[in-house]
Amino acid sequence: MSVIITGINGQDGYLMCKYLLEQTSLMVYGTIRYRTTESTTMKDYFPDNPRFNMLHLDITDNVNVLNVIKKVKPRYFINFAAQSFVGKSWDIPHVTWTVNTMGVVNILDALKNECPHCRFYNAGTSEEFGDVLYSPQNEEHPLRPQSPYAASKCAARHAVRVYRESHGMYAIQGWLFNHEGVRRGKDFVTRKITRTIASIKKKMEKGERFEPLELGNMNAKRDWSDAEDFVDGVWKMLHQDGPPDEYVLSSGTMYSVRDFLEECLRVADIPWSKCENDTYVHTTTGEVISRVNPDYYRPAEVRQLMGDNKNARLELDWTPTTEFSTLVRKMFEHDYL
Ligand code: F7E
Repeated sequence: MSVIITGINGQDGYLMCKYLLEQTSLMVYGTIRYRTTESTTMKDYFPDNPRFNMLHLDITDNVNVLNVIKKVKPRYFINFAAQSFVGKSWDIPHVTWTVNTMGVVNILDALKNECPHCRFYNAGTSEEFGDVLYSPQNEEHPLRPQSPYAASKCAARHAVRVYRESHGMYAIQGWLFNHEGVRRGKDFVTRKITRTIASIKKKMEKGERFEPLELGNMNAKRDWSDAEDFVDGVWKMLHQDGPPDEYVLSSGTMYSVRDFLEECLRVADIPWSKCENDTYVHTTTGEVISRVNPDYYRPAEVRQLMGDNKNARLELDWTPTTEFSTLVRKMFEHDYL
């Protein structure tokens, strides 16, 4: 039995491969897009595991998708390939829709024709709730997307539902709230903060000059979890008896970007004072550590997101294990060492 996991260059795809290699005896096919400039080989990922196979797959190419599915005949297909950076989706809306929506339609259609009993999971997101009507958000919350990214994921959600209901496929899309960790891309705000503060701390210790961290909307509030907790929830969603449901995975807590920065400064043991406009300075030297740069504001902002994970806890027996402060420490310490 085998599983295809797309997007293994990214945090979630990589962690899902690792989890399934450790927890199951499945053959794991991890996929990345072909790039002439990269010579990634199987060695880069799980060199010692004979059950890991790497394939090239571009989900926007329906011929490529069909051929890979014909070749592998997977029991499970987990799609983490995406244009996942919300902020960039206004600049590259066409790529965002093509990958996040049409890519999913390509997979669904190929599975319907070649592998109708394969269980399919597509990465859904709290961003689909967008301009929220109530907190915490549960599975019943309406879809109110605020960005091309979020709208593309809502469209994919409808595609998944239509294939499930029309063709009786086991095809689902959970709602994953923000999930972070040491493999998080460097442009996402949590990793940007831990990497930059770690670099500033090292420069301070050497007496070197440093550029301050620059951030956008400090008031945005998110429900941040450890990505390692989420792969287990995704796998549980793929093992329901009867017609499958789609679940919210979240920590059920909410912190602002400002809270994240201040927690990171505490962990880094950098003494700071806050001046006007969210400018943070070193208490003794007066050096600017962090300031706001409006270039990082988005054309539309999701002000706050907090997930209600009750159903996942009760019905999937899933539990998040890592608290906010532990997550910040884990990411900072990784970037500092
Ligand atoms: O932004 C604010 C920004 O880019 C979080 C993706 O995995 O989670 C992620 O989407 C918040 C936003 O993540 C900066 O405006 C302030 O309000 O880390 P982010 P995201 O947009 O929440 C969801 C669940 C996904 O599905 C996505 O794929 O932080 N913010 N200053 C900033 N954000 C960034 N990136 N950079 C800043 O300097």
